[in-house]
Order: sequence, then C-alpha cells, then structure tokens
Amino acid sequence: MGGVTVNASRLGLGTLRRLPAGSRPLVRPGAVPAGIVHLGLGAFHRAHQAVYTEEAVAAAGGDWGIVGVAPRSTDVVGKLAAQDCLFSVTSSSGAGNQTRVVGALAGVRHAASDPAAIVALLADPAIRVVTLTVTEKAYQLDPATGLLRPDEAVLADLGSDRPPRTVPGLLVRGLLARLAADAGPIALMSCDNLPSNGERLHSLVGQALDLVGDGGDERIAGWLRDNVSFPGTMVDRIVPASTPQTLADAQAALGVSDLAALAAEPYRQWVIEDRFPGGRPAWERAGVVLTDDAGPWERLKLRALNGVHSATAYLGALAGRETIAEALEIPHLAGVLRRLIAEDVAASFAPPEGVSVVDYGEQVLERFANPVLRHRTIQIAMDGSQKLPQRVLHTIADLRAAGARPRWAALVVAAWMRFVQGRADDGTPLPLDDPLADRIRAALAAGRDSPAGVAQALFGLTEVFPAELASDDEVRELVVGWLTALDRHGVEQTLAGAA
Ligand code: CS2
Repeated sequence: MGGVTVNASRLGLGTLRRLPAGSRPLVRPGAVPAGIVHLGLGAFHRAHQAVYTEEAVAAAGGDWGIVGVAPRSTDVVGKLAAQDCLFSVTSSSGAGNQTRVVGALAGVRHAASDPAAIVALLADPAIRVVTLTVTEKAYQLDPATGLLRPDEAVLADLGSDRPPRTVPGLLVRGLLARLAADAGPIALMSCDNLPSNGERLHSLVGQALDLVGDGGDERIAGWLRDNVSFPGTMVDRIVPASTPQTLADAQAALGVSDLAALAAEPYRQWVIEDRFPGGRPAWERAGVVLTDDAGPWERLKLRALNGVHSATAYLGALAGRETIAEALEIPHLAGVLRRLIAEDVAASFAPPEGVSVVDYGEQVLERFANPVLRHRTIQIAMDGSQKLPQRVLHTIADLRAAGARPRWAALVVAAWMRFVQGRADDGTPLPLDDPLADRIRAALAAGRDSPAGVAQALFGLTEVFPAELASDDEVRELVVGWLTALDRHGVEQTLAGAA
C-alpha cells in the first residue's frame, strides 16, 4: 500500500473524515496487520468475504487484514492502490441505498507482474488463511477421473523454474516455500460456486504437486496432511458488475469519488467448514454459519439459486431482456421457475436440516426481482459450460437415479443449447463468452440441421455432459422437445404453452 492519497475529491485515507459517519469503514486500513491472502480481487470477494471479515475484526480483533491479489487484471489493483485500498459497497434495494466504505484490505498486489511476491506472502508465517474467488474455470477437473485437467498454461508453469503465472502454480510454489520456511499451518479456502469446493481445491493442489514431481514425496505429503486444511464453503450475495451508475451513486452518498465502488443486494450468507489449523477471524461475530459439512448448503445454493439464475439468464437473454429483474416479468416465467424448484430441484437432494427448498426458492425469486440491481442476463449467461453441471445437470442426474423425470431442468439445458447458437428470438446476436467456445462452435457446425442434431452434437461435449446423461434417451427426448418449441415459437410462447 502506498502513502496517504493526496486527492481531495477521491476516496482515500486523507478524505475519510469527510465521509458521513455511517459510511466510514469499521477498520482503518493499515491498522490491522495482514493474516489472509485472497486470490481474485473481483466484485464478489470485496462485497462478501471482505465485508464479513471487516465486521469480524471490528467485533473481536485479530490480525486478519486481507492482502488482495488480482491474478491478471491490473485495473482493480491500480484503482484500489490509488484509494489506499478503500472501496465502498452500496446495499441496494427498493427500500433504498446504504453505502459503506470497507477497510478490510491491508494491501493489493498484481500476481502477473510480481509472482515471486505472492509466493513469498504464502510462505509468510503471519498469513494463516488463503481464500480464493477465481471462478469455475480455474478448477478444471477431468469428468472421467475427477482429477485436475491441467491446461497448457499450468503445465508450462509447473514445468519451469520461472515464477508461476497460474493459480495452481502460485499455490504449489507458495506451499513448497512455506514448508521450506517452516512457516506453520494454513487453511486454503475456495469461495467459488462449486460443489465440494474444498475437496476440489485439495485435489487441484495435489495434482499440481504431482506435476512438479513432488506429489510422491512423503515429507511434503505428510506436511500437507498435518498442516494444510481445505475447508468447504457456501458463499452467497448478488453482486453485479459495477456500472457508471454504481460509481455515481457512491459519489452521491460519500461526497468523494470511488472508482472501485460496488453495488450489491442487502442479503448475504456464508457457511464455512470450521477447519483452520492456523486460526481464523471470529467470522461468527459477523453472522457466518460454521459447520462440519457445508455440502447440503452448497447443493441448496447451487441448485435452487444458481441453477434458477442460469435458467432466468438464458431464457431472459433469448427473450431480449437485459436484466434478471426484467426477465422475471416475462409472463409465466416465475411460475415455470417455481415448478423447476418445487418439482425438480427439491426432489433431487436432501437440504440442510430445517430448511424448506420451496421457501428458500421463494426468497431467491424475491431477491432476483430486486428492481434496482440491474444484474445483466448476459453476465450470468457467460461460462455456461462451466456452470451447467453443478447448477442443473446434478439435479437431472439425481432425479434420474431416483427414476424421476427432470422436466423443468431439461428446459434449462435446452435454453442453454439455444443460447449458445448465438441468436435471440428476435434475431439479435448473443455473445458466446465461454472457455469452451471453440469446442461448442465446432459441435454446432456439425449438428446445425435440426433441434435433435444440435442436442446430439452438444451432448457430445464430454467436459459438460457425463456419458450416462448424454446417453439417457428420456433426458434427450425432453431436451429436444423443449429445444424444438423454443426454436419454433420462442421463449414467451413456449412458457405460455408449458404453464
Ligand atoms: C451468478 C452468481 O454470475 C452468476 O453466474 O449466478 O454469481 C450469483 O449472483 C452468486 O452466486 C450469488 O451468490
């Protein structure tokens, strides 16, 4: 972190006193030494984990400042550095806005320009927790083996002596440096929207160690077992990408400009498996639920929130709606989403004790209808190949295992299949922003003639569709039925016909 910013009109330590009292940070950056390294400095981390951690430190103390690391983007690092790591979060709802500056970040770094500094941080005894929000695509697992499928960048990273550039590379080099420095135990906690995210991160690190040739080393394996934990978590808060309006709202509330401002819904939830061998912030003081098994919470959130989000995003984008709240106004969509939740999602898994999936789903629909958030359908639609499995296909697989028909979940698959063809119902082009975009386009080129051909071609993407699902005739028939209706009649008529 640099010195005090001397810019009278910009958020920074030098302008804190000018903020309205209710908007000031709970913790002054620089006053709390770093104990956490966070990889992935996007909007979600800053409006979720950073807010919780600041509240926990304000309530109970502890050296738990966060060093925020941006793996690639220099933009956010530059903006935060110019503001002494301060940024604001505006909680927005129909009931009004509330803006508060967050002081949780003790520093910011850009990994790509100084990877050695990140490795050194991971080997620093003061750092006892590493958290990650690096999105689904950073955890590429081979569906056949369940193991990490290293891409070329990871292989190049781990096979050379130069400083690492990928997330697995940084983690593995950092852990080996930590062992060499005898810097003590540490928890690595994935906060990405994936099932068993703790185990996945564990597997990712294990596979990466194998690739550097150290996986079989008993000393390293023993140290990892005894000193490094991988707690699973369920994270939840809707935080759309910031817009010029977000910055204007923040400026109006704060009286100074904040180029790193965020807007989020008021609701938030965090469930964490309590395994922290080097200690942790008193997150329970900020409302975090600590548990031994986050699995039921993850399934609930991925299937009843994220799956329904993706459904709304694909159907909404196809029907020409810009935001999730606007999409929810498509006649009959809310009714169809309620049936997806009640008939498919709720029947697919056992929720956490005492939780009703249908009630949870009602709350989700209310959150999606937030009129001021303007969460774009196109933003949620991106990376569909990485999101569909845990959000929708697991629901289908569990229903099939119980002999049930996944009628509504099949509609979501069909909506994705129509979305990736790149045209809305009125012919407007839709962007395909997905790490498998080339594979998807190649598959579509092979099966463009009919809905059945498109479905056949896309079911062949083994990274997305497990073999047993791709070869399930009943699922295929349902998907082709929906795809045919969407192709012929568009979203609005298809929903009207289904309701
Ligand atoms: C959304 C999530 O972008 C997406 O795919 O479904 O980011 C969602 O807003 C969060 O998971 C809410 O916690």
